Amino acid sequence: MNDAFVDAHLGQFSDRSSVDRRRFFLGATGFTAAGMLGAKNASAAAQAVSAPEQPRLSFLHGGSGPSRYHPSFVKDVGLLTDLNATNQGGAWWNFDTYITPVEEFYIRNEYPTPRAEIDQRVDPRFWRLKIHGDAIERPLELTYDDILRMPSRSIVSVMQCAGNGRSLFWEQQDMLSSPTEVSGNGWGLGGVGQAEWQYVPMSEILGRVGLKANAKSVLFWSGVDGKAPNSQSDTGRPLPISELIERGEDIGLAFKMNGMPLPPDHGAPVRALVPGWCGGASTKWLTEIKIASHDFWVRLNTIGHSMVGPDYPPPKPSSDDEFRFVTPKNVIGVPVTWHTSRSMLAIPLVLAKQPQMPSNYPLNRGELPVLPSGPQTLRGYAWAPHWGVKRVDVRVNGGQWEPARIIDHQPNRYTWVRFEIPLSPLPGTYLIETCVVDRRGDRQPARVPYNAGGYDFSAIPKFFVRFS
Ligand SMILES: Nc1nc2c(c(=O)[nH]1)N[C@H]1C(S)=C(S)[C@@H](COP(=O)(O)O)O[C@H]1N2
Ligand SMILES: [Mo]
Repeated sequence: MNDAFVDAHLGQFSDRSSVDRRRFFLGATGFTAAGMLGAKNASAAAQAVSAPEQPRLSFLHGGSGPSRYHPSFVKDVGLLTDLNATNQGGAWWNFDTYITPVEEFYIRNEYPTPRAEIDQRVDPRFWRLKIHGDAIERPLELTYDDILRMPSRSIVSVMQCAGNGRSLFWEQQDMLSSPTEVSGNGWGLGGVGQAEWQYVPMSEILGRVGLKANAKSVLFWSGVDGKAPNSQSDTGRPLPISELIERGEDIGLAFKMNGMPLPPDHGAPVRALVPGWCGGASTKWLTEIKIASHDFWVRLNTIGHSMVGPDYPPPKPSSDDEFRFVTPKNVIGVPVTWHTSRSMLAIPLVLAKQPQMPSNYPLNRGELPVLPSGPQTLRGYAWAPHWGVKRVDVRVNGGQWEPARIIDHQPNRYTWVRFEIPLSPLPGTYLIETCVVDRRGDRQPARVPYNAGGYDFSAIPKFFVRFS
């Protein structure tokens, strides 16, 4: 591991090359202390910086946190990392449940959450969903009661922002300045959660409207959330019609989250649900579905949520495509679609380089998390929505990859599984890496190519931790 980042945290390469790497799983004798990665070197990278602006989130005491209300959101965001005015990340180091409770579920908004008491378009009594376009036989308008009366299904699936893990472009790949400068929300690994969604499947909707043979794309559109209440907005996202045809039972109109009516911050009264794809496809506060014989270009598949960089030649829009709030010039990259496979430990990341720290992060800039040494079980999460999870491998200090113990079944390929690694470390600083192997046998890569928006960081994450 000839890696400057690793060196910075774990000390001199010469120290590490002499390390006697032993198996770290219980049953083996655990770590040896001798010559192990001196904690004194590691702390060189860990200077405490400025005082936090607001009470810190807890680390090691899952579930506790100061109440925090924010004018951009409806729910109490006290358990979330405060990224900026419209984005709140999950405190993934405190995650231990299979289903993420709503209070712990990240919020990714372009604008403040629309409120029913201010904007009738999201009041269930007045909400309307308009389904139209030149590729259906019968346009349809649905009320919230219509949605409740239609056949519905429920599915457990991960919701993840395309920018989840962006921090690791900075921390692990040094992509801080031109020509490989990455910008966007510093989620750490908090741009992800798993919920049980109840939804009317799109197959049901397609059956009612009658799909024509010329259908090419579907646009899920909100148009509700904007700079000011009741103003016009540019939020929505298209999918190729093939997705709806192949996954008409899985993609749908979600009206419940974890058994409760969909909360305002998560798209009430009804949002699109596109499991497996980046969260940006799951349009919240849905009001319009357009099914057309042409493609659509909007902010979230052009200037936003597109992979922009030398490895990603942009598609060429056609002259009869539909552009909403963007122009052909804005088609600058490859739109993010399916999530690639990911894994993470429930440990906070060392954030040393990212431009902006969440104001209530539990660690200072560059600080290592500290756990007690001795026998314990670390937990983590892994997901591989395209193929499903086959295995999760873990390694410590660059040693052998060892399979972790997976503790959940996957009811469908879109869910995450929790895994556990029993270990008994002696005091010292350690690097722990996690790698999911999907059912096709593909592993997470060591590095991912640059893209300017820092989307889809699917490389093996590095977790540094000091056991005291
Ligand atoms: N109308 C609307 N829908 C939206 C967004 C938005 O800003 N406005 N953000 C999208 C993005 S980028 C993500 S990752 C998910 C986040 O869903 P959540 O806030 O329920 O976690 O919602 C998507 N749907
Ligand atoms: Mo997102």
